[in-house]
Amino acid sequence: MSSQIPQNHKAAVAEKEGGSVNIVDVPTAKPGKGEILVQLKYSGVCHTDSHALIGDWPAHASFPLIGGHEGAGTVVALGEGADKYHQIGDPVGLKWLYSSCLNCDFCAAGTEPNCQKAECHGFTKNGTFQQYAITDASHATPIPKGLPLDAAAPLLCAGVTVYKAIKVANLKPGQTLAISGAGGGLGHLACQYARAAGLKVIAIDTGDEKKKLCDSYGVSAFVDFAAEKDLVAAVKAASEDGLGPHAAVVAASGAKAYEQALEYLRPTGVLVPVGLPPNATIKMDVFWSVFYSKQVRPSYVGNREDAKECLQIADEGKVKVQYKVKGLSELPQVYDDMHHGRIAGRIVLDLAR
Ligand code: 8ID
Ligand code: ZN
Repeated sequence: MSSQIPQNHKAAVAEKEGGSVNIVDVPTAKPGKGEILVQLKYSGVCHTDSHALIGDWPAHASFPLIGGHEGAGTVVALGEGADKYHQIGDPVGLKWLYSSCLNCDFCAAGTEPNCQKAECHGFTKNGTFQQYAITDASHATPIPKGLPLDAAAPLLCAGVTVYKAIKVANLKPGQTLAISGAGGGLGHLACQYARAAGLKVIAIDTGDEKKKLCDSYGVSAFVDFAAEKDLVAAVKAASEDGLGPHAAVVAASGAKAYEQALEYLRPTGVLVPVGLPPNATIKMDVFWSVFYSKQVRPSYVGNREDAKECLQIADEGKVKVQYKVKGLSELPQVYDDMHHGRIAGRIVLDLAR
């Protein structure tokens, strides 16, 4: 490895599930076969990182853990065979998937997040809350050279996830999409990708700051889930013919949003579950599900191509991440703000401080 690569670097390490995060020095590893070493400059903080740390999902992360899966930096060392994918100095992004087998039916069909051998940054592998990270070269996403690394980082999970979810909804331009959690990290990008695809948007979230943000994307209506007494009626009323939106991308981290979405969708409407509140179920009455022919199509991050496309659209200036930069050491405060719903858009960590 080059002499400029330090032997140790700063990382945010959680020793155990439910524990705290400490900023410590960890050894910088050498990339193995098919791997690259990336000097990370920025990492977004996704609500998933908080779920992983708290341990409130039925799936549990491996500890001790360096969380994070929205990393942006440059390639500084190549393992054997990795030059097939990247060169030293290339700007790259680390997303949720660290690797997949690239050989099973799911990988072949482009549904690699469902690969049974998939490994995930900040969950089964150390992630992006550190200054240097090892990753599998095949899944690292090239970042367009015109896109600043801080503005690119949140696209690696929040961006690609909602970009894919909107594809799954499969709407035509002019149709209406409800976005629940519209002022959060995923949601504010969903508003923009949906608008860029020619969709009308009904944004659902709470508070003046998130309303202002959503309004700036040209949404047709903003429905405040905390202030509105009859949210279902309000969302239906905001749709053009009063029958409800054609689809709903639920990117909220609260369970109630799911029950409401199934109610406000119009007949044949499509619910795209994205947000992952713990202990949440989707209950559908069989009779009414057939009578109204509503569909549920869950969406899990996106594949390598989705990641490239979503960055490309941002590089063309059609989508802009709304973010504030904080230091790596401020991560515990960021989680606290996230739990209290105080973050409009995303927080990006500057890994140098
Ligand atoms: O691949 C996936 N499916 C995937 C990928 C990435 C993230 C899923 N996620 C999951 C996360 O694990 C998390 O559960 O999506 C959820 C949202 O992640 P996020 O955007 O990073 O979280 P956030 O920035 O905290 O935004 C959540 C928003 O939801 C609103 C909040 O006000 C916040 O703005 N919200 C809540 I909590 N309850 C709501 C409700 N009932 C609601 N908005 C509307 N209705
Ligand atoms: Zn994420």
